[in-house]
Amino acid sequence: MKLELKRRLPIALLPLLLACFAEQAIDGDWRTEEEPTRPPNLVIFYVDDLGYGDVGSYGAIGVETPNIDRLAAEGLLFTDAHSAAATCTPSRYSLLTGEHGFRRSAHVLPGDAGAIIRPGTPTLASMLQRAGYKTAVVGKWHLGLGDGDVDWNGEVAPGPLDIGFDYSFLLPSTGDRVPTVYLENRRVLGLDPADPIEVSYRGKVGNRPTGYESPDLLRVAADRQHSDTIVNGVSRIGHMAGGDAALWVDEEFPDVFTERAVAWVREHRDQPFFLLHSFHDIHVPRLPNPRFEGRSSMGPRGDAIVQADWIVGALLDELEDLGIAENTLVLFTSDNGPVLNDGYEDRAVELLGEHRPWGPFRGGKYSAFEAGTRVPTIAWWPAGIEPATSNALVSQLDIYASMASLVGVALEEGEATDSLDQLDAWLGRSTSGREFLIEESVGTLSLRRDSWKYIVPFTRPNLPAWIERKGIEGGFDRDPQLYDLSADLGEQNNVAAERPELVRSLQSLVQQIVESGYPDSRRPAKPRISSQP
Ligand code: NG6
Ligand code: CA
Repeated sequence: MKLELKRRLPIALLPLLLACFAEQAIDGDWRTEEEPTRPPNLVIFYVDDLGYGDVGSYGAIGVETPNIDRLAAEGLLFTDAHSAAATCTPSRYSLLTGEHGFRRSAHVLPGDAGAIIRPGTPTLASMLQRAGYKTAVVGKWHLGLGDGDVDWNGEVAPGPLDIGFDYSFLLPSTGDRVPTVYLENRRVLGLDPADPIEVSYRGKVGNRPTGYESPDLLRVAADRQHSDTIVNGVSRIGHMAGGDAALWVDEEFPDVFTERAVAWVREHRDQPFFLLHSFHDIHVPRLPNPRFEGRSSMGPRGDAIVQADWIVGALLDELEDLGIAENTLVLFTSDNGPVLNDGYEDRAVELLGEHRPWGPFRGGKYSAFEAGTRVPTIAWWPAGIEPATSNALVSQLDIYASMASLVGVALEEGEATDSLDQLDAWLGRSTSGREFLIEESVGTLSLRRDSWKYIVPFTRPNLPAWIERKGIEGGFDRDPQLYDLSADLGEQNNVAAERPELVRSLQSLVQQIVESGYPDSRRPAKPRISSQP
């Protein structure tokens, strides 16, 4: 666990800076003080399915990511940072609630699922509202909307506005699921009431062609699950009728989402804000804008990485033009590990070359092995973080309590119960992070304790072979698995049989965390700066 400082301000100045915030807390009004006059804005770039090795500064080959690399060069690059889960919905659930997805049985949701974060549940966004922040989410949601069986033609609620966001502009589920429309706040954008939307995950509705009936109409071939309604020449999961005028065009995503994010940031430049900039990229279907075509050597998957990098750069430029970049904390990360073939034949496997999306780790999206949740993660805050590399074990689960600590919000009983105040690790002030971390994956849990990785035996009747058919090693085994990551980063050598005592104690720790939470997790947040204007 070593923190290598690269350059810039001596880290010793940081306590001084935070003490300065704390003084303002005592004075009670950070808006009237001299610089720094307010807590930092928070921007989370939440990329979809981006693997540890998919970014230039993490060793990517065949694709360049200059904007993300700039964040890495000027900020804190983590080598052991984790999404809460190896799939999207539970990861996003955990990021926003500070609670493991398995506590609410969060799993990949269909596009007509009801909201799984119910109104009244405290979230990262509502906690920051308590601290005086304006809040927005732009991009992929995939946490469900409404109460199930959503009527897309009226007001869609509950949704982000009911759990702490002041503004939302959403891709409601995933790019490969209907409805293929944008939802702005509670309404489908551009919907003609004379052409209502109907969505079904049970059988065909309406007259739009499907991939299985009319494969000749497809721009990209798909597997059976992705062969329902065709929209924009691409078949999706689920059926959809109506809503012609409101249909999205996948190639426009980077511009549409950037435009909304930039406009919202401009509007809120004068107050602390939190923007969750949640990307469709680099999830399937991968249809980057034509201006990014051929910009990598890896076809659509690599070009989608170039596009994601452009989106990052566009918002950074805006923060700079507005003169607010210095006091903006940017967290760049991914919701789960990488996948090549996730249902569409876009040649991600064939064109991979020497590139290793999973970096030095084993597995990928869905998997219990490290690449399932160990994702590229960078914290950048010119006024508060020095350039460095950190090997601390950190989790997206902890962004909630760590931000609460930074802005001085005391968490209530029952709020963000799995989220630990790891602010020092997130800001590079401490080289050590979590002692324990549960990683969720399809069908099982793993536990990290220091460099030990324990994978709980799989107990369901059928091993999910479909994951391995995608070319991903799922890490499923009916026997315990124990890996010593200090000697075996690639999880090749299962030492469970040699360490039965350790296996027993890690298994009982998993059980304890599942049943009653992390040991010592209820440390009260220590205010670092004032929260109330
Ligand atoms: C899976 C889909 C996959 C992807 C994933 C969600 C099939 C066979 N596969 O069920 O294509 O959409 O769900 O990805 O349907 S995630 O990143 O949002 O978790
Ligand atoms: Ca994902």
